[in-house]
Amino acid sequence: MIIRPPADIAPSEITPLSVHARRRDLMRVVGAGIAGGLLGSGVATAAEPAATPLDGIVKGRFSTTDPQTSFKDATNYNNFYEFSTDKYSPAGMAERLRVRPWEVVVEGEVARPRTIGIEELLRQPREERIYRMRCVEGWSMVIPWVGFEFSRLARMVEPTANARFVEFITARQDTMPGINYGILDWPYAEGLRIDEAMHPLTIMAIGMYGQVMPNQNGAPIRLVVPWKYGFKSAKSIVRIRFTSKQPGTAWNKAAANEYGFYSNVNPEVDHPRWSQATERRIGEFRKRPTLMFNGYAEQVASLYTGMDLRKNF
Ligand SMILES: Nc1nc2c(c(=O)[nH]1)N[C@H]1C(S)=C(S)[C@@H](COP(=O)(O)O)O[C@H]1N2
Ligand SMILES: [Mo]
Repeated sequence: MIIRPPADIAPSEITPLSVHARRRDLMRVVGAGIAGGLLGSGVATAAEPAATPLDGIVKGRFSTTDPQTSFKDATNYNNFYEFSTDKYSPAGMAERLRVRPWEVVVEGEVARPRTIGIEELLRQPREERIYRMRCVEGWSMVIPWVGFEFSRLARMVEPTANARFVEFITARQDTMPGINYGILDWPYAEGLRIDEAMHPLTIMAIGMYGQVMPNQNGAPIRLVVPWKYGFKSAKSIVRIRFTSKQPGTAWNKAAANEYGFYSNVNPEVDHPRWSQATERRIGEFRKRPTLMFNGYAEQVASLYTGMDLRKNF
């Protein structure tokens, strides 16, 4: 996002993924046809990533009825800078991510700090939340997440009265070539104000599309905050710290004039280098107007009463 060419593509230059995907499929079909001597009617189809279904999912609140992004697009067009700044690469590269054993350390301003094994987190009630997601770069998706409210995790450790913020720290592994580049101050870290974290829209996601979280989408557990730009939704979380002071965040440290602490989706406050008024829904061609708080104003606007959202961007 602060990288200039080739990673920094203006939103207007973004080709909808479906076009790329179809082009790739076409090439595969053509390739298979040549290799197979154009025999028979067999048409090669793109292999779906390995997928493991999750059972016991119930429908949760706040789901949008907007059409869902295809599973293929959601798992092949990703921002996961620990692997690559290219959006098509994490799908393959993140296969190397080691997702077991996995623990999440929960510490700081809490009465009962705990190290929670991923197995226990996977046993929490599983809700499907179909959320609109909006990347700061100008594209958006609609993703059926599976997870539980962050407030449930907070109750497991009992935050103290001093807990005013929550810091989310993500994995740093030798499987990640991207961390050898000084793009960000690794490990990737994000932060929320405590009332934002405790809002029922904020979830810890363990899956999507009814399946275990694909590595490239932040396995085995990630944050999802649908009214903020996508970079707030940190992937592959290993540490959660309740703090009394506002934590630093990866993108704010990298470019404070471009990425603020709040990073609420706001069509009226442009990024210094591009407009945020519209977005391209992956899979669609026409741009859509971007909605205040990504369409969740009814739920979250009251969190920001009296704040100047131009200053607190
Ligand atoms: N650890 C980590 N988390 C991350 C990122 C990242 O590079 N590393 N990218 C962010 C950005 S910019 C976006 S838009 C979303 C993308 O999530 P998705 O690939 O599941 O759509 O993840 C966010 N979380
Ligand atoms: Mo993003």
